[in-house]
Amino acid sequence: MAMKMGFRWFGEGNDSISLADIKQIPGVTSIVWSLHHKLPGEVWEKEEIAKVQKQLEPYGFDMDVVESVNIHDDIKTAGPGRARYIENYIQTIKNLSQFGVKVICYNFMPVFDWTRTNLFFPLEDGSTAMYYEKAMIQDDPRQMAEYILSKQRDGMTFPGWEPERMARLDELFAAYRGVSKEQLWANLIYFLEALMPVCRELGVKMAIHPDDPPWDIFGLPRLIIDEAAIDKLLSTVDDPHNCLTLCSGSFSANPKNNVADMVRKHCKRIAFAHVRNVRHYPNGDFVEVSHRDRDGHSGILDIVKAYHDCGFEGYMRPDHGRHIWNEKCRPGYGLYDRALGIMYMLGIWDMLDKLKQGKG
Ligand code: CS2
Ligand code: MN
Repeated sequence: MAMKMGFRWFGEGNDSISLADIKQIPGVTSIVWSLHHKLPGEVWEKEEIAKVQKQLEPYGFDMDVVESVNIHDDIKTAGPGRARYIENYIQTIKNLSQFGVKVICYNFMPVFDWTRTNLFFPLEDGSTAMYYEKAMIQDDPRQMAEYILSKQRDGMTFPGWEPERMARLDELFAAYRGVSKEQLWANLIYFLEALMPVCRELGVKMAIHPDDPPWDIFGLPRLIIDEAAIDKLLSTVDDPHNCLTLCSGSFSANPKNNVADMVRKHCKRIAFAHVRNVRHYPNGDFVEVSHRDRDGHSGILDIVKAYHDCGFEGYMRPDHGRHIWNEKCRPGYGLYDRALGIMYMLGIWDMLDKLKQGKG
């Protein structure tokens, strides 16, 4: 077993990038996929999964990793539909496992998925990247939602910011009003404990993605924000199928988080590695930069080395990239910069392999 390199693809007709393009990036074996038309809570049917399998087959890509199967708000808030939606989730796991899926990435963020204030912030080299201006995320989530929706072009949706959900923003906020951080934790643990028996039986790993950014926003509690939270999650549901999607960019948006330390500490419980580099500003703002170590502050060299040193056997993918060479693409998910990121990561990895062999 060895580390496997993946590439996130939003599906036929939902991505500017083709599988043929991805095939030409050296080293990619896994397509990180999802059924993006499904709403949280719906069962993913076998026929729908089979369609994706058919698309990947000619290229020889595996479909081992899904990102994401999103969680219904009733599961997060312990709402009236919780039991039914957990049942649906379990059915989806069963269906996915029949197609060889091994890792399910998900997140437990209330209302919003990742949050940025500028999707096309100009960098000094002429490219653009996603930017987070701390002062702008104050109290008006509606303004934020409108901005994000205005950027959804050509029917391409941003996961977590589906227009159907954003139209119900007031309702969603109301549902979370009485949910404290402790209750949200309890609801996450309840959900995972309900899933673990089927995960054990089928060999499927649930891999939680951290909250992005890793702090409370709009008065909503956020859980997976630092090392203490990871420790709590992994020790409370202490099962090898309760795993992490360790997103270096999400965690390192808080300069206090040391992602390489997290890798060293929890290597065996990381099913999926997201590698993203961010640069901090003294006022707390941050921007996503190239994967090159010195372009940002995430510590990419240390992180990749930590994975290599610990014998990481999971899946890895470049996370958000910049928009370069005038590419028209989904914010953060262009072909070019993510391909550069892969070559950088594999460059480090291959050299570490060589050095290790030389010693042996
Ligand atoms: C993001 C997320 O950092 C990331 O990978 O683009 O949208 C991520 O896919 C979800 O939070 C996972 O559930
Ligand atoms: Mn990520």
